[in-house]
Amino acid sequence: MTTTIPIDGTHADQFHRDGFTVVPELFTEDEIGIYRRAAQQFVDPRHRTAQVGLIATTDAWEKNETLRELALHPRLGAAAERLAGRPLRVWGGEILAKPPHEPTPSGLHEDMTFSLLDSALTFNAWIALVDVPVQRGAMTFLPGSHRRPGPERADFETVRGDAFATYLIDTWPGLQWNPRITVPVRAGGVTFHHNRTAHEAGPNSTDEIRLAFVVTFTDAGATYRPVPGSDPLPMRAGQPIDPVRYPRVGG
Ligand SMILES: O=C(O)CCC(=O)C(=O)O
Repeated sequence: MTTTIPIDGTHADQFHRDGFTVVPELFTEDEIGIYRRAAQQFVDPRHRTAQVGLIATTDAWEKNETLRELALHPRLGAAAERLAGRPLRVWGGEILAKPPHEPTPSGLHEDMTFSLLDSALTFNAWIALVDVPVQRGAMTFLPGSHRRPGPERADFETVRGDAFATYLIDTWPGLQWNPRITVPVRAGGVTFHHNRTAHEAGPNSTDEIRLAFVVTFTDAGATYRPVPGSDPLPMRAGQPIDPVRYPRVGG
């Protein structure tokens, strides 16, 4: 196993300044092949979400041994902690697949509004399990958007149903003038984005499925914070998240 962590100060600076960064080749071809096959076997096309054209799993990292290994991978965790500059926990790991010729983009949004956490820092590592050129549904980020003024989160009532398509610009109108950076990634590369960073992903106009695995990291002291209409976990608001279910990186 390669133990080098290809992260330097420029990645951390970009992560804090722009709210995202990209690390090509965090996983080798051989490694990513193992995780890709596990994801191909696990993903279930019946779980397509019409709103964003994605097939998304629920708790894949807890249900599949190989995908759990990826979520808890020491090199990924070390890279995440180096970017964050603080101790972290793993909060989840899910497959996000976009079927071939899926015309629906994953619309512009940020993740904090939907987050069940109160934390100093929560962010996603989006791992490309296949090559993801722009036309296969690559991620686009609005650099610096995590530092925007205005409400910390959108009003949850405004993000339901059709309103999801416009809530981001409706809530933070200044973001419509923010530059957008689209990031094609080869298999084994990883994009990291802060949960306040506005982002989207395009449609998949290719003949191949776009397979990604997203690991969510949160600071070690995060507490549970249900959102209106969504209180799915056996915890009280304000309670530290379960240290066994959500293990410390490197723990
Ligand atoms: O994979 C996608 O299409 C969207 C992913 C996303 O929004 C995220 O990782 O926060």
